[in-house]
Amino acid sequence: MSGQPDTSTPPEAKPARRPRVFSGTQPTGALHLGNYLGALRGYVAMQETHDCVYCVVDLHAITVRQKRAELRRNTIDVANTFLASGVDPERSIIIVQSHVPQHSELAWILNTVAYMGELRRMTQFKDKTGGGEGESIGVGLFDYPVLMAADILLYRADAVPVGEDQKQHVELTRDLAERFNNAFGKTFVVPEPVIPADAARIMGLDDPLKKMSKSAGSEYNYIALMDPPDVIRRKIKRAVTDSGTEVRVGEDKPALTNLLTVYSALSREP
Ligand code: ATP
Ligand code: LTN
Repeated sequence: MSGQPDTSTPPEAKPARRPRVFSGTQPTGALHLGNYLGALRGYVAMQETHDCVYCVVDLHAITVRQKRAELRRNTIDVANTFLASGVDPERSIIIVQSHVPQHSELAWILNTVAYMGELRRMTQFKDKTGGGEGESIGVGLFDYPVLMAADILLYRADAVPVGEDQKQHVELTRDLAERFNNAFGKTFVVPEPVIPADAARIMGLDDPLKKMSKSAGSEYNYIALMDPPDVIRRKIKRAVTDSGTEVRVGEDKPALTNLLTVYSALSREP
């Protein structure tokens, strides 16, 4: 108010803010070892050095048809899995995306700076739509990366722990932030992806050429974090392997490379 002394802390006296993290996980099924090694383990580690916001991204999940009761259960399950993995609610913020309407509001504003061409080039869009050419492909699937950019930019996150498959989306987020800042003045922090060196992309146990996925057709594709030990044992024993007798990593041995990658990431042995 005019005439009142300014009692706010002068900028030089404010403590430097810790860098911020934002990441999201879709409530589309049981989380698996790929989610853990690719992302969740990073969520937990980054709490030591960053202020973290971890989000259950239910608005992303509904870009493919969901059953209401299942979506509700999966949303709670993902939040529980965050906690069980070591995300500490005393230190980090856990939110459900649809509870914070500003995610959708900022997505709309970012839509005004995003280009059709750059969205059409997203490999996840091409994978999920078989090339993205059909007349009846959902607009939500197409616009998915803009909502993801809004998630990240809303919190001015500096770092985004994700698996390799999300790198292109974080790069798009950077492009949108820079384009917006150039047009309207510095508004957004341009974030960096943080991708684990040892487990960037865990592949399916039944098909080592495709990433492990909770939406995979067979339960022998993935190890769910909630699978009991005997089920895990059975899945590992049934995992596809390569021809030959040598157990080693190599481009000609994608299945063994994947199993050794999992072993190495979990045991932390090179
Ligand atoms: P889905 O398992 O259905 O393919 P998704 O990857 O589309 O799921 P999320 O569950 O939201 O979606 O992913 C959560 C995090 O886990 C993301 O950071 C993603 O990059 C990471 N992730 C998912 N699958 C793997 C994988 N196979 N290897 C490494 N990281 C992964
Ligand atoms: N698209 C991501 C999930 C996601 C996300 C985010 C990840 C939505 N918003 C913001 C990091 C930051 C996925 O499919 N795994």
